[in-house]
Amino acid sequence: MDAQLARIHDAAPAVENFGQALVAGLGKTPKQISAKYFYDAAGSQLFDQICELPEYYQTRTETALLNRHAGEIAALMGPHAEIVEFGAGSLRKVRILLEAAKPRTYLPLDISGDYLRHVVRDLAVDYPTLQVAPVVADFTLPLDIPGDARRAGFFPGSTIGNFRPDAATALLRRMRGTLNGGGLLVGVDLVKDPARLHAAYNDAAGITARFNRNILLRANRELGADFDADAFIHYAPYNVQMQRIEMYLVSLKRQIVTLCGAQFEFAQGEPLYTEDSHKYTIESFREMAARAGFTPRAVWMDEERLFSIHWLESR
Ligand code: AVI
Repeated sequence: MDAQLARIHDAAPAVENFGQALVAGLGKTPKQISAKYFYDAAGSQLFDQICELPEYYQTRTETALLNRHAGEIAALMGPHAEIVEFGAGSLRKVRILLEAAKPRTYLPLDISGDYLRHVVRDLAVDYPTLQVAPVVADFTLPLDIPGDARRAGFFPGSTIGNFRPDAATALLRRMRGTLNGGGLLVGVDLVKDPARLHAAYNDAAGITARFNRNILLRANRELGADFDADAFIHYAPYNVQMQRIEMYLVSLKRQIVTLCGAQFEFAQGEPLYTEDSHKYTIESFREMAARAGFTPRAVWMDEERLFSIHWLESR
């Protein structure tokens, strides 16, 4: 292993348990489960496929913006930065920043230790002088990352949209606390033609439907649940009033599901609410960031105004 690759800091005890969360969520009305449980190994692979879909403009638009503005972003982060990425995933986008900003240290945070170990090893080979200090953590919960260096945060992909505005504000505030006075670079999907949004979450190849349904298969695999996953359909409308995509799995038949020793009845047509994906205007996002204690500075967008990247400074 590379000498620069620090030992993984395991904050895993703070990671919430899928079984407990699902049992609690199936007891609510409507039945619900947090979207963070999509990302087991199969779900992460399906999400990578979503990012390549023609309808899913978000990933390629954000990547193009990062490439186009890498120099300006690097200048804002400053020399020898310590970059912390919230929900690091495949580490593809951060490579653009690593090339441009040449940080001293990179702290990728991810909920999946196995995945993190795997991707971080490749990174250490490609950037031999970079200190990589991976942290296994659920960044939606309070974090305690050792060290008091000023940090540049990186939160791409519009993952902020998967939180309700109040929770998103609280999350941004907590992130600000881990930056020790540094700034945050955050990717935000924009309000646009509902048809365009609808297509992005209802792709012709049916990958998003598989991604959604995988949460049931994960429950069957990991928790010994007995969801009849084929009897659930993917339903993802855009709620224009709330400015968000809402994702559901709708049971086409009455079924009783057993998991963790408990039974839950789905009526015919009953939904399991699996995800919100909020969209913002430039102004509405900047207002939210200000409520979280940041001063919004630079913002970059593509010509079609599909996607935005914001640089927020800690006040
Ligand atoms: C990770 N997150 C920002 C994606 C989104 O667009 O809300 C997850 C996703 N769900 C369906 N497609 C993609």
